[in-house]
Amino acid sequence: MNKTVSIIITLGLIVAVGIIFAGGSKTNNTGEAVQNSEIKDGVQYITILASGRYSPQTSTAKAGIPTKLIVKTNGAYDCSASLVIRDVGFQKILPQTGETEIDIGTKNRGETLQGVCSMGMYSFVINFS
Ligand SMILES: [Cu+2]
Repeated sequence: MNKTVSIIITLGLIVAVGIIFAGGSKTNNTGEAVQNSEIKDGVQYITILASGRYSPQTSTAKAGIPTKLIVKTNGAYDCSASLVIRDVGFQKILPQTGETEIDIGTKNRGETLQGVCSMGMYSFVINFS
């Protein structure tokens, strides 16, 4: 009887740990899916949402392919709509709602691209590999 109970508890723990690990691999710490890039006609598009912060905060993209960043806003009234990407000399107030396409060229493996709000409060980073 005691053995059965301990087996059930052990199985329960394994399942719980499994759920935690499976969840961790599919989502970032804000619970959003991390898959935010797609390749269309030889161009890689990475989508970032600006809304109170940038999400996902960390993205991974492919190196060696022409890349465009699409920054989406949806009723952004905060300073995440004031975006600076120094690498490509981008500094603009994004529309409150809409999509802004930013050409970021072709990145090499190991390069990163960082975007930051004009006040430096919020940021996102894209790692190219
Ligand atoms: Cu800010």
